[in-house]
Amino acid sequence: MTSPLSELAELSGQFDTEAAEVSDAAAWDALRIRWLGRKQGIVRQRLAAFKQVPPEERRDYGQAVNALKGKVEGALEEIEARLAAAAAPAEAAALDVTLPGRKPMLGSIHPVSRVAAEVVDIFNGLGYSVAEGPEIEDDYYNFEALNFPPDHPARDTQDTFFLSDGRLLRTHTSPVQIRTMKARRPPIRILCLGKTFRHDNDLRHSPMFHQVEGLAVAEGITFGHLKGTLDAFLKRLFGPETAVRLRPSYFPFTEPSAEVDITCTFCGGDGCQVCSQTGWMEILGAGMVDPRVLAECGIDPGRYSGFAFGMGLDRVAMNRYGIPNIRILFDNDERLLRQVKR
Ligand code: 2NM
Repeated sequence: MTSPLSELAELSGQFDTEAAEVSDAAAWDALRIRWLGRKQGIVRQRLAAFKQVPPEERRDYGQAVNALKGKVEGALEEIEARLAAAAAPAEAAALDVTLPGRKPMLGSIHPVSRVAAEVVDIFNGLGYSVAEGPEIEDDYYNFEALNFPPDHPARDTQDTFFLSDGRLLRTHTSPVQIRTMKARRPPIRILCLGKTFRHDNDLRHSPMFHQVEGLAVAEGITFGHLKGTLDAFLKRLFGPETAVRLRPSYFPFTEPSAEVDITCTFCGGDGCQVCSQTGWMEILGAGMVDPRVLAECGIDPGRYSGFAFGMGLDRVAMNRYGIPNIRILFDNDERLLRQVKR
């Protein structure tokens, strides 16, 4: 038989073991009730057992029970404080009102839209207004009125997106110019900008891309007006040191036609990798509106003449912001917008 006193010593050790395992508030509460509970608590039971202790041992026993009670109370207080301290930092962090707030994402203008706005601004200054038209066109406005022969490769499903009803996604913004010439009388000075679509998909081509086209029709318009206009435009867009040159070319809707180059924007004309050491970059196409196109639009080619030009906006944006792959423009990755904004 163990004596009531040695039993108390054992209980003290047992409490130490149980106390060491407490790691959360629930375990702490269970420990408190088990040892200090008012009815069944171990300390309370030991106190009640006082009467069964032989009288000569009662003094030592009473001291030992009180010591156990004091130890249990002290330890429970200590554990409670330790648990509270461990929980405090997390709560404080969650509610730290001194932390800087999260900045809302701000939008910015897409590189293509910025170039478009610049071009509009320049041509507004030259007396041009912006014309608009549908992105879904039919063969007549997209090809026939523009003097494309019936067997022209661009009319093929290889190059053009057709709808099931025979209509198509415009392959250039020229149909807007056709619609404008049919609706208005000269003098006409318009700019059309917008989405265009071709069956093409690689590093430099996207099935959807952006074009800007200009058109001037009036009495006495000459190739000199075209050259002067493009020279003024390209110097404003790329800088006053920019040189412009025209090379003969062919389009169904212009005669004569030209490819227009500017001095390379990277080397200034010295020759570099970007311009394949030529010092030049092709930037747009242009020409005098073919008399057949004017006539088709009800404009007398004997009295009026006009020039037109077309340029890809995406290429200009890629060139300006050093974007190597056209897809980056249309991925909707906001990192692009953050990088190009001033
Ligand atoms: C280009 C190049 C040359 C052009 C011609 C016309 C129209 F409708 F007046 F005939 N619109 N756009 C044109 C001329 C477009 O893009 C490279």
